[in-house]
Amino acid sequence: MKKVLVVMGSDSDLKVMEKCVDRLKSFDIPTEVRICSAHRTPAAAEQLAKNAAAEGFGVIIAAAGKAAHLGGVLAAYTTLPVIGVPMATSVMGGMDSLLSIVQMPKGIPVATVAIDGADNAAILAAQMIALSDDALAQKLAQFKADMAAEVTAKDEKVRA
Ligand code: RP5
Repeated sequence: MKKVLVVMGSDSDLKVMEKCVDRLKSFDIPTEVRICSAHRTPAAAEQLAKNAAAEGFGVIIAAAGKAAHLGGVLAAYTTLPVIGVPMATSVMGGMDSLLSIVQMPKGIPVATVAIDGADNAAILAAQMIALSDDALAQKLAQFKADMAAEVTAKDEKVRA
């Protein structure tokens, strides 16, 4: 199975991104977590992205805040799909991160989830890996069925 590379710009992003790592692990997807900054360690970011496909990764998840260019920089150096997770920030609440990630100029897309959308990033990455993994696709189908059952159970409870 292809692996998922989870990169974050700072260890201050770890608390939010733990949800992403936990979700990937719940699907038994091999995951590697790295801290790498597009502006503080740009050479390392370049190497990480350039080597990712050869190292067996199928998707990169990039979490960053403020002028959040990590996902865009990684995407510049690979043809792997990159999912950006905008981190909430103290000054603009994460709108700065969101717009920095989602407004990529044409040619270098970064698939963007919600502010602090760590869980959805993991699910989206799992869906991408599942394109070539039937067992994982089955796990995702079960995950959706379980979610639906939970909502139905709550509906039945309020109607009772
Ligand atoms: C970004 O700046 C990081 O991704 C983080 O979200 C934000 C703040 O980083 P620290 O100053 O806490 O290291 O690069």
